[in-house]
Amino acid sequence: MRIPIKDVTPECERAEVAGWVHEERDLGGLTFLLVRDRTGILQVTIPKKKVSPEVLAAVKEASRESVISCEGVVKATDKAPGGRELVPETLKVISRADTPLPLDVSEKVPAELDTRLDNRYLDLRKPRVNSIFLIRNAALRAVSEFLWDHHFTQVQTPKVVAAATEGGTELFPLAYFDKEAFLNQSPQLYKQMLMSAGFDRVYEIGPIFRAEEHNTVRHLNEATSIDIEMSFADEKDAMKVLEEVVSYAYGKVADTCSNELAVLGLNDFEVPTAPFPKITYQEAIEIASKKGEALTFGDDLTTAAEKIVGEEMGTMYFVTEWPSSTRPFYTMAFEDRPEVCRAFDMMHPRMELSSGAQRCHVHSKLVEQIKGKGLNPDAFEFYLNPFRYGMPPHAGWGLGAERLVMTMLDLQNIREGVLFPRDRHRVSP
Ligand code: ATP
Ligand code: AMO
Repeated sequence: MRIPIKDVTPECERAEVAGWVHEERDLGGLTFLLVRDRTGILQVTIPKKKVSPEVLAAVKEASRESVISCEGVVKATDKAPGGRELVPETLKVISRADTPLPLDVSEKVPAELDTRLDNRYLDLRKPRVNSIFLIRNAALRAVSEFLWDHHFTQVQTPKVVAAATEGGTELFPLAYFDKEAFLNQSPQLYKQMLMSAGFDRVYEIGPIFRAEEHNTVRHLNEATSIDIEMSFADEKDAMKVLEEVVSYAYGKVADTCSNELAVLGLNDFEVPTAPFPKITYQEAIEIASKKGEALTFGDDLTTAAEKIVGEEMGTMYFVTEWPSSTRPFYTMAFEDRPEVCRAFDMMHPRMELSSGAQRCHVHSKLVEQIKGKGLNPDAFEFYLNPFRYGMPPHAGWGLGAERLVMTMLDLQNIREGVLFPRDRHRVSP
């Protein structure tokens, strides 16, 4: 019976494994095949004089990255990875790989990111690349686990929608029969409507689509957003859930992904502890202005400002109390100073990870705010009606899953944390 490669130990007398030919070395009388599966790498040692002609013929056919299976005797040796090797009695080529390969999976020949993404199925076979997605899996599972434990209900909201939510980024229009429709930028309006529907606490991990014009290392056109919304809550409650869920996800990755972290060379992986420090927007622009990035009240934090403040903070932190003019129409302004609102961003020293706020839950004020942003309230009727028939105060946030993974693993480009990224120039594979 086939066993995972990680379970092949010197104590196994015999083993059967299957996987891809990672490397091949021919030393005359001896051939070594390194066989890789999702759990590790095993050296298969073939003493040419001692194995059957069938095994020899199969070894000859087994080009790099072919899928093979083999069965034989396991021996302890300190010359092979993992301190063991397998000497095959049978060896079969299940699916031969053509040569030359479009990409070197053993990473001896480096490749540009574009070449890697063009041949992503091969790129993902690299233990280093694969590890990113195992960690992403652990982190997102931890997020779900935490939110589940805190009584959030998982929901799925529509991705084909009729209205924009996030001013600033563009929409992708859609051919939808005879109606005007778009790909959703954020579950924002739907998660808020569910507060009126009495769900109390919801979360969604799903795709968001943004027609960002520029190619940057931290923007995608299709990203994954972790969204929450909670009733009878203010922005401080929402921030508490956010810092705790992020810290929990880091903790789970540290506990359960030590092998993957080691493959990525992240041996000093640090778990941020909640609560995270909080500074106001006003404090943030003062820090930035002192260090040469002059900003005045009402400016968005520029990339340069984010960098300066990030260096000063040196850890995850929140920026609170934003100018109302910089935030979307659904944000609640402070009663006594309406030019400032109950919004926050959660920042990693490298970039913004999340935005959130307490929302305006008063119908008449919300209508005014929509108008104030130059939008037509009629276009938001489906969203506004729930505010007329019993809407609790509520707050929430959206956290970019790829930015979480990118900053957690110190990836240089956000595309490295997406299986098949979508950007300005890439809709395939
Ligand atoms: P959000 O979705 O909240 O807008 P973000 O991280 O993209 O998240 P922004 O507030 O859009 O944050 O941008 C912060 C800064 O990043 C901007 O002031 C701008 O300098 C830069 N920036 C944002 N989007 C782009 C882009 N598409 N191309 C180049 N620079 C950008
Ligand atoms: P915002 O527009 O700030 O807020 O988005 C929330 C988070 O989603 C991630 N993100 C992206 N990641 C990669 N590529 C993109 N193009 C991209 N756009 C956004 C970022 C960002 O911080 N409705 C609000 C959230 C809320 O208030 O609940 C919203 O969408 O990590």
